[in-house]
Amino acid sequence: MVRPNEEVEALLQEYADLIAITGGEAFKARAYEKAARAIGGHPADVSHLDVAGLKEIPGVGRSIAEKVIEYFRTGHVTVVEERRARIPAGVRQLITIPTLGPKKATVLYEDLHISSVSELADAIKSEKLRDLKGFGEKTEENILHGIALMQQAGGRILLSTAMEAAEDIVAELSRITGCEHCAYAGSLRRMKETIGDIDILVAARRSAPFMDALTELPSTAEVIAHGEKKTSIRTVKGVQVDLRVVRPESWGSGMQYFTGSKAHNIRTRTIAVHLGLKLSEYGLFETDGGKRVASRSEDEVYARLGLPWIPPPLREDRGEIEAGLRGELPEVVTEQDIRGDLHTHTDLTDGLAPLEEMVSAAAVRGYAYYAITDHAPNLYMQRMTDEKILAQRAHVRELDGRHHGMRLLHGTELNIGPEGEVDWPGEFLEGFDICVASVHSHFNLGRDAMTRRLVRACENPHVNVIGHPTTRLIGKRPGIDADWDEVFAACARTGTALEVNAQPDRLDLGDEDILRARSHGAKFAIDTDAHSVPTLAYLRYGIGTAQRGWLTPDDVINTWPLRRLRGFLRKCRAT
Ligand code: DGT
Ligand code: CA
Ligand code: CA
Ligand code: ZN
Repeated sequence: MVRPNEEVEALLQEYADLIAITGGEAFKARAYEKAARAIGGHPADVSHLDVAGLKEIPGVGRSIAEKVIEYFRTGHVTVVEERRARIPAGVRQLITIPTLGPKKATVLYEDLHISSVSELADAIKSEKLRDLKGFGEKTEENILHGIALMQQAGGRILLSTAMEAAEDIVAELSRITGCEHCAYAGSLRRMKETIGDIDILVAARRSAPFMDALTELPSTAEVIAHGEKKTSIRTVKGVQVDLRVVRPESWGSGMQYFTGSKAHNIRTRTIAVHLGLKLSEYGLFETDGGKRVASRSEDEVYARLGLPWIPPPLREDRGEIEAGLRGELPEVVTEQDIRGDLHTHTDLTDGLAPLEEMVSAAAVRGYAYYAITDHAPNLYMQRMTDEKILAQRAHVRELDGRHHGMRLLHGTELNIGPEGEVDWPGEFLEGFDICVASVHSHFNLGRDAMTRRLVRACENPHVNVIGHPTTRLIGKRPGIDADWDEVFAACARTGTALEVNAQPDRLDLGDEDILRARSHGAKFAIDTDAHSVPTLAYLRYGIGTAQRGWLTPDDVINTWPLRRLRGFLRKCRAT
C-alpha cells in the first residue's frame, strides 16, 4: 500500500464530511470525496509529487493539490482544522455510526441537540426522532443497527489497519542499536480479521532504548504504561500497542508465548507438563532443577514438545495440536503459491486504473495469469453495455501475453438477482473465460429464498466463482442469511468455487465458513477484487484468512497451472 496516499484519502474524506455537516455546498463535498478516492487509489506515492504532478490525478485541482502539499510540509491542513473546530466532538462521533451520514447527523444535532452516540440511542428509545423530517421507523432501525454493529466491533480494528501501523513500528525499532530481533506477535501474526491491540516483541540485552523509542514515536499519542518489561501506548489513530523486550536467548519462547492464541498456549503448556517441563515466555525448562531445554527459536520449542512448527494462523486450538502430533499438519497455501488474481476491476466500471495499468501491475507481481472482471449491466450505476464489454475483450486479447508472457482471462462480475438469475443469457456468457457472480442487492430475503438463490447461481453452467459469498462488511454490515451447508454442498457438486475476498473490510468467506465449506469438498479462489493498482497487494490478507481456514494449494484454484484452471472453468460443459 502507498501509505501517504491513504492518509490523504482519509483526510480529504473527513474534510468532505466536515463540509457537509457544517452546511457547505454539496458539490464541494462531492469534489473532495472524489479526489479522496482518486488519491487513495493512485499508484504513485503522492508525498513525492508537486502541484503539477498532483493535478494530473483525476479530480485534483490546484486548491486540493495545495492542501496536499501543505499536509506533507506541516503535518496538517489549516482549513480542515478550522472546520473541525466548528463542530462539537459529539457530532463527529455521530457520523462514525456506520449507518448515519453527515446530513442526518446535522439534523439530529441542530433540531434535537444530540451530540453523542448514547444520547442518540436514548432519543430513539423515547421516540423523539419520530417527528423529524426525513426520519422514519426504518431510519430508526438502521441507526440502532449501526450502533449495535459499532458496539460489537468493540473497538477492534481491521487487520490491514493494524498491519500498517505494526510494520511501521517494527521498522523503527529494528533500527535501534542492540536490536537482535523485532517482530509483531498476537492476533496480528495469526492474521485474525480484526485486532484488539498490536503486540510487538524485541530481543535485546537492554530494554530501555526500545521502551523509550516507542513512547517517542511521532505516531504515539498517549503513553498508557512505561516499564522495563512492557510498555503500552496508544497511537494517534487510537490503536493500542504493547511492546515487550526479552533477552535474545528467549526470542523463540517469547514469540511462541505472545503469538498465542491463549487457547493454543494452554495446549502447549499442558503438553510440556506431561513431559516434565515448564513452558513460559522465557523458555522451556525442566520442572526438576530448572534447566533450560529450548527457547532460542520457535522451531526448537515446538520440536521439544514433539510438534512441528505450526503456522501462526493455525494456532487457535482448532485441531492443529492433534494434527501436529500425528504429523498431519496441512501445508497451508502461501502468497508464493498464487499464480493469478481472478476478480479485478478497471476504470471501465468502478475501478480507478485503466486496463493496461492493472495488467502491467499484475505482471510485476509475477502472475502467470490474470482475470479482468468488470461489473455486469444489472448494477445500473456502472453503466455496462454489451458493446463496452466486447470492446474491452478485444483490448484484452491484444494485451494477452505481452507482459512477461502473462495470460489474460476476460471475465465479468455478474449480479445474482433475487431468483438466482444473472445479467446475460447463456450464449453471451459463453464468450467469457471466467464469470464471478456476486450478491449486490436484496440482502434481506428469507433464509430459504436466499439459499435457493445461491444454489441456482451455482447451477448456472457459466458461473465459476461466487464472489464475496456472505457480502458482510466487517463492523458495518452482517452477512446474508442462508443455509450455508446447502450452498457449500452445491458449490462442491457443481464445480463452482467460493471466493476468499481479500478486501480487508470483507475477508469473505471468513475463516470459520472456509473450514465448513472445505469439509463439503468445495474449492476456493483467493481474489483481491482490486479496484486500483495498490489494492492488488491486499492478497496477503486473503492468504492469511485462507490459512486460518486450513486451505492448501490444492483447494485453491488460482494456485493451479492454467491448464488445470481452464478445465475447472469449463464446469461440466462440453469443450
Ligand atoms: P487481541 O489483541 O484481542 O486481538 O488478541 P491477542 O491474541 O493478540 O491477545 P492479547 O493481546 O491479549 O495477548 C497476546 C498474546 O499473549 C495472546 O495471544 C497469548 C499471550 N497471552 C497474553 N496473556 C496471556 C495469558 O494470561 N495466558 C496465556 N497463556 N497467554 C497469554
Ligand atoms: Ca493483541
Ligand atoms: Ca496485547
Ligand atoms: Zn462485488
